Amino acid sequence: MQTQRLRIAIQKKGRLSKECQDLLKRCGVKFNMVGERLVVHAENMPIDLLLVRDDDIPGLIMDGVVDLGVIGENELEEVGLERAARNEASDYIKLRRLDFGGCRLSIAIDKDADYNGPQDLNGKRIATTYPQLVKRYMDDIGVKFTTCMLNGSVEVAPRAGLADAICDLVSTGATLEANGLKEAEVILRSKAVLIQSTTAISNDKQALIDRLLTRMQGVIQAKE
Ligand code: PRT
Ligand code: ZN
Repeated sequence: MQTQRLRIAIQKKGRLSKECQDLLKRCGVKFNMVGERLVVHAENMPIDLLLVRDDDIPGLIMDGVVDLGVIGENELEEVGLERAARNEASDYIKLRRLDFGGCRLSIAIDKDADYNGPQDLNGKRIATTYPQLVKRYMDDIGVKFTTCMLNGSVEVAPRAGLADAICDLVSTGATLEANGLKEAEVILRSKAVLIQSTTAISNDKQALIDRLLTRMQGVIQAKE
């Protein structure tokens, strides 16, 4: 369903939402976040913001439901692999990497365990929310493993006896340390990115996207 207004999906609440809203505001998009609305209309441009869970953003782009989205590369790549494996549309255009949401997806093990390289992960059970990215990495290096899929509390899995290792997002490393774990391998370095659907759009919409991108370039450069 095409609309005249440009649709941008952003995380409703979480680590990306504030910086994402700030970025759009600095690009000159005026809007007012009130209540629990799913759609917020910009006041000064033909733009609608869709406020959703970050997990939903890659699919909304890949299905062409929205035109633009801001999402962490970790989530984007995981969903892309998952959809490709199911033969569902998994295309998107990466317009630019943003300057927030930085983290790494890492395999971590007991802090006291001996570790001499990825071969030591052979036959281990790895708890993760990112089974596709773990599989891609382990297949690439040719190490066998099993997974334990968890959507939360991944860091407690080894202590709870559910897994030998974990693969989770790390920023400061405090969570790993608090759970008696140490980073063994970084499998992905991630940042928030602005992505576009590959669905054909009107010239007017594309011109608006180009204008937003130019402004974004200026805003991000000014901060550096
Ligand atoms: O509700 P919704 O589904 O929208 O949000 P969410 O809970 O799935 O995601 P959210 O808001 O936690 O994270 C959104 C995105 O922020 C992630 O997909 C990453 O791209 C990015 N990001 C950046 C992070 C982190 N840094 C991060 N540190 N996401 C999660 N973490 C968690 C990590 O999972 C671990 O539990 O923080 C903990 C580790 O942090 P440190 O500082 O202790 O190392
Ligand atoms: Zn999420």
